[in-house]
Amino acid sequence: MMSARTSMTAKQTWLRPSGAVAIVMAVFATLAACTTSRSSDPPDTVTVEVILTGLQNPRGVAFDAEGGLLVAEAGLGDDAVDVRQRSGRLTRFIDRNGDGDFKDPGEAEPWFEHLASYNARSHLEQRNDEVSGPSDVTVHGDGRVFLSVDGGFEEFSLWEISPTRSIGRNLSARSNMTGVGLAPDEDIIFATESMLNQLIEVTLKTGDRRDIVAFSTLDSGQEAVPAGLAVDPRNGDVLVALFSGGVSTEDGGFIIFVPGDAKVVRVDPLTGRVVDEIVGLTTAVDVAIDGLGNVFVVELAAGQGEPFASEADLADPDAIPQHGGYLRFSGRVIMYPADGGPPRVLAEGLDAPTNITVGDDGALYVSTGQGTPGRPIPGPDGPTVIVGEVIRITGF
Ligand SMILES: [Ca+2]
Ligand SMILES: [Ca+2]
Repeated sequence: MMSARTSMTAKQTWLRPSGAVAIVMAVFATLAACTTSRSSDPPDTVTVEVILTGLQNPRGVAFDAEGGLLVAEAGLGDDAVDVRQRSGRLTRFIDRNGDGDFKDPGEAEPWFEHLASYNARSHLEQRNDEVSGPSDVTVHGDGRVFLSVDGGFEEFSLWEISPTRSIGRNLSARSNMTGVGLAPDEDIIFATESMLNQLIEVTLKTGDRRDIVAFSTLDSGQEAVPAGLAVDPRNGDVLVALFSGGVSTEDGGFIIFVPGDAKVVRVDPLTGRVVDEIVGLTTAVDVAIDGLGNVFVVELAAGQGEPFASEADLADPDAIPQHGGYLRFSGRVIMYPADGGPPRVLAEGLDAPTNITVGDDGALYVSTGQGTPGRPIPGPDGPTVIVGEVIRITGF
């Protein structure tokens, strides 16, 4: 079973003696640059638990008013022509037996299946393992659900779903939207258009779309590639994770990202003014903020792994374990305290995390396992396979 891992793990304990067991890890980690306070301060105890496993590319996670957990899954990435074979989905999970996880029989409530799912490798001739489909989800106070779906070129949606689970308007269809979020008054929904490097807003009453800002290229000249977003509940600013695109190298090669060039920016949606919030990141894929102003950032990977040979079969369960573009088990979650204190690594060694959500309970919910589900990959303890999971981080 995969779980959060950290090179600074203090101990591991089993949460429950039987059944679906979550691994609890007490983590005390600080960034290397901030280690001076470690010897004098008592370590914080951070708990990382797996609350959902066996998913197919979990992405956006959102809570509804009843405590249900809506999880968008981008699917198998198999690009099925037959819509009945499509594997993207939206599922609601509810902890019916109150044991703290969402893995027990009857706790999964399928909402929509057979949504689009494809792998960038087939569409873009990339040699990385990048699955797209249902991307992000958010819940309105009146029960409406908003779901972005990336079905590849010419097939983009931001669906408005009624509280009774009827699909309504497609609010935008111009680009893939990897992050969505509601303004504090919930009259407006924001979305990052990753391929167009833009942040947009849609007024829910009218359906009118407005471009807020087009992001400039990053320090090495690569595209910004906005990924996840978060709305600051204190003032309505939008925080956007700029993942950063690939860049050509002097020797004529191409690297898929430049370590240190990714960042989180703060956007005033009224003026479109952009200021740097956090710089020096690598593969910043999502951001979250709580009511106090603590900011949480997810990095997908710390470095590049070897790309696939062009003829590699990603669905082959007997293939040689390969990273496939991004170094597996090198993702992390970093907290930037509202009081300006030093950043803290809350979890590291995560396998390709993509999304972070602050729950109503104040805990962090992080989706992991980006890539072709079941594909052999190198793991920290030897060969393993890609498994989609949602972890919960508490105690920070
Ligand atoms: Ca349960
Ligand atoms: Ca998110």
